[in-house]
Amino acid sequence: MSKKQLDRVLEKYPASVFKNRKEHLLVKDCDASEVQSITANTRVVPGIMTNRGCCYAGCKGVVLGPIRDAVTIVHGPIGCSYYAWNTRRNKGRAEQGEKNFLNYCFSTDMQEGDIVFGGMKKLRQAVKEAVEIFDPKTIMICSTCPVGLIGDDINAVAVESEKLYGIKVLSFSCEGYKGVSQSGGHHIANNGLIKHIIGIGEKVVGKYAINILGEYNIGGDGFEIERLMKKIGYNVITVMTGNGTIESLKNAHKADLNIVQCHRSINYIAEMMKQKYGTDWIKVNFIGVKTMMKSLRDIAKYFDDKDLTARTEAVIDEELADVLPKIDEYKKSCKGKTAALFVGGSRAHHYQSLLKELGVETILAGYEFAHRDDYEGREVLPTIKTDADSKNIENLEFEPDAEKFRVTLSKERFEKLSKEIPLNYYEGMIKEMNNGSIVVDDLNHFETEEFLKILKPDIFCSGIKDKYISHKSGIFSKQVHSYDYSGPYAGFTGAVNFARDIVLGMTTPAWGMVIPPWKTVPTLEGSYINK
Ligand code: CFM
Repeated sequence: MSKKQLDRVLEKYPASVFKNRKEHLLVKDCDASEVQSITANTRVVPGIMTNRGCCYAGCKGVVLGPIRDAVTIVHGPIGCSYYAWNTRRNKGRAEQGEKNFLNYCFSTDMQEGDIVFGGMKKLRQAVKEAVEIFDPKTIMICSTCPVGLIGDDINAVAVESEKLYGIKVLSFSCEGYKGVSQSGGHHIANNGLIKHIIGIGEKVVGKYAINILGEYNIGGDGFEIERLMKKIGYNVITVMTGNGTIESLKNAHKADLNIVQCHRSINYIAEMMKQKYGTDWIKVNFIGVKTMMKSLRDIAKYFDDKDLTARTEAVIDEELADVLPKIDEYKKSCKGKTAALFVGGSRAHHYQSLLKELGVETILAGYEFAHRDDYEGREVLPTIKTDADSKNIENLEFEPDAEKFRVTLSKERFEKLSKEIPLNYYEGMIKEMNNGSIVVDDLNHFETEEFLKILKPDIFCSGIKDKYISHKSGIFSKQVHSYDYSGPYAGFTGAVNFARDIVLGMTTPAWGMVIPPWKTVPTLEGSYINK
């Protein structure tokens, strides 16, 4: 797409909105003398229909929600609870003797009277009931918007409940309006886990100990990743937080290395663990066959162990033998197709490699709530002047822990390795994209329709909120948040599942039978005729 075409979309906005949105959109131009930066993580212009979620969604729904052995009580009206109750398809499987609370929805169900007279009494009652009925070792309390507005002190309830019941009770003030979107909630959840959980475990861990960060087991992705890591011989201490447990999180500081899949939601813990415990982190991408291979090899390089490297190669060979013939078959139907991607804060990048392997070119990619480093790489961090989240969300800094801090790599080895693998670094999405492709932050309903009309991609990878705009336009949409009841899509076998699903979706004749809105005009009676 040319800059001119992009301007034609923007020119439809009133002047004030044009100025704002212009900073959130760019056409990648490798020949330009200056690289255009993108504005991200800022509040939405009022009146624009955004796809973003809220702070509570990021804290309870995303980071804390998948933890299966804790009861998470939502203090707020029932609607907030319903929409954070497993609708994200984060799966959990308890081991023998463990408890799994994922299928339950715990809420204080605040009513008008609680808003007027205060809801702490109800919250105390909810904690009491949860303890009596479910006997959990940990309770987490998450607040939604009205709690912050009326000033209920969830922290005080947590402190007194800990004493009263002798269990761990954590509180997260993640009211929906805090920060600009989900990403503020990620930060709040990260802060709570590092302050109260990580580092208190005493388990003895074996060789090749790792944590998997930013993997939420959507549609079973985490099961597939863990299967591969264990097959190679890694000792997975904890996953943050897909199919995760508080009990395993306590020992996270014992890991030799943190593996980071979703940078946006968990980079805070990765960085804080580096400061406090000296744990290095490495950015990986488990989506796609080639990227999966590269990620496994990069992790093996960190450990630099002959046996582990050999085992990594053996597992890769074994898995490839099974998946490559299937992928080759699906490639035939994907060749020459184009895709537009609009997802959260990391998948718009991660899925590009898999699509490319299949022969699908990404012509537009956008995030809902990512920060500039997710677009442009961590090197831009020092240049970000204002972080809209930092107004009301704490930014924690840690000193090295006197007993638990350790250095895994010598300075020389670290420097050498940093040149080969993404150690404590993420390059962001834009570098990997083709010249001329569009990058957009916080895409809205109007822009979605305009871009679909101009670009006519064969597939629009997005979520439930915009799926039907795309379908009404005759363009196949694949949800890459929830996978439309399918999955897993991660790892080698996941790549085959994804290829199968998009081939089935793109090749259905239904799309040719839909008349897109831009081909129709309204009649006086309110119905539409073909233009
Ligand atoms: Fe990370 Fe996620 Fe994502 Fe995210 Fe999300 Fe999600 Fe997402 Mo939906 S943690 S940023 S807040 S990869 S729920 S599992 S799919 S928007 S791109």
